[in-house]
Amino acid sequence: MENPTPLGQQHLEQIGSRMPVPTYTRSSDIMGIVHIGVGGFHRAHQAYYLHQLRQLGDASDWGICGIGLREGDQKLCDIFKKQDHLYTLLIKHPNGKIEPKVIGSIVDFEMGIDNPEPAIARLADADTRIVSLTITEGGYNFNPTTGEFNFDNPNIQHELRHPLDPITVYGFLTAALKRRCDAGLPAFTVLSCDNIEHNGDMVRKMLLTFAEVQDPNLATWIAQEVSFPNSMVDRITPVTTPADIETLENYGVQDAWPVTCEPFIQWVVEDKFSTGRPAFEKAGVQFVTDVGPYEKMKLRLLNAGHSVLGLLGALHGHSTINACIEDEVFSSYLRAFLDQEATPILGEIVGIDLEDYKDILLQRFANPNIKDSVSRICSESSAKLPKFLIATIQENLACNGSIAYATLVIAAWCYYSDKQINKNGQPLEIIDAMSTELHQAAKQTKTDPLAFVRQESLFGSLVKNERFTKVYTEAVQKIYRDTNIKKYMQDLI
Ligand code: CS2
Repeated sequence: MENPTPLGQQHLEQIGSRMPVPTYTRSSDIMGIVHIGVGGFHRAHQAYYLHQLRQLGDASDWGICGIGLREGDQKLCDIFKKQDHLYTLLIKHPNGKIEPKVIGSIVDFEMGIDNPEPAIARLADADTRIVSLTITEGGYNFNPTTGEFNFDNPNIQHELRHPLDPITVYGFLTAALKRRCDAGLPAFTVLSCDNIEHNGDMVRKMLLTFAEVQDPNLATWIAQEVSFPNSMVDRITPVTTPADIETLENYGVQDAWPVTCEPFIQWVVEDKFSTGRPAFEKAGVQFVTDVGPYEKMKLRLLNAGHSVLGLLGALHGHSTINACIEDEVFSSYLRAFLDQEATPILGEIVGIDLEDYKDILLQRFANPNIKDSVSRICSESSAKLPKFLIATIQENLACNGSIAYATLVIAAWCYYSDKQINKNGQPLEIIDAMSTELHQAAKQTKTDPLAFVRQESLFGSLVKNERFTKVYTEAVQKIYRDTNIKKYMQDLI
């Protein structure tokens, strides 16, 4: 295909002959939602839901303004400027079909670094009714074991001293809420869309703890006025590759940063929006009074399942999640973990057949077009595993349940963090905010087999549990003797 058409508002009609494009009016006067952390996931999930709603002719008074708080967001900001904040979503079906769509629900973007004022102003604007977040598990700034706010973070210290020069989400939210409170404006709803159990309650607790120290009167106002719905979000969204950009060019469209995802999508949200919300239910969002059981189910089955395949797969030498599922030992191991360790602690979830959920999960992981990399899954394991997997081990220890499958994964994580190679000697990179600590702890394993699990901020008091230490020591010693991880997996199934 010669000369693909650059994505932009003025080319939408032309592009519309090749793929669906927004049919609604897009304007930066129409906002309502400010979203912090516009990664691939937000663009495949919440922004997609709003787009679908607007395509139906609904939610005409809602649009999204993105905010970037990390240096890395500058790239998206620049691309968005060139493309009028439009992007393409490539929905990849298991049968090979690719469904491209141009998404138009994001209408503006502000960077919050260097000059935080435009971002604060946007958050404080009377039109902003919802501030949603995908800032990753690590962005919530809590100690994974105690669940307490981490005041040692130098960025937090900085913004406590300089409330007008915020850096983290807490500094920005309090700066904006203070302005709204002083101006007599209503507060906005803070909607967390990250993979954390009770994510709304968590961000509420963290924000109030921070505000209490910064400005106790503001903290009281926030406690009374801001609502924090919990929500469970789900859609597998791999990292965009150069091949995806090329695929799109074959459709005649040039987009510097498209997003790819699976067809499956789910969003379960508590209906607590103090200042209104789009009628998301018309686009398939489920509103419930208690999202707890759904969150737990998703984190302990899907996200934990990903980590099981990711860490064991990395050590074995698989590079994608679907390659893991194609490997009979890996898929049987995953199913055994889900059935014997994760499911028993979930109890019954009203309206959900867990057997069906797991069958569908395995099919989703098997989607050969998604090619979700194990490196994406293994990244930031220190923020993920305490919630996804370690909690399951702890709960199984408490009720005398099986821990063997999950413990082998922790042992694999230790070896990975220490040696940074797979069983074939190929390098594995640790992409993790705690990479140095993980490596330091893991490398003492030879002299102290429990060194890795002594990291209290990740494992709590697990190291004091004899049943756990016995299973873990055996597993880690085996892996250090011979990295043939598949053999040990086979022994357990
Ligand atoms: C993954 C999630 O990062 C991870 O480890 O498990 O990103 C997962 O793909 C999403 O939560 C799916 O909704």
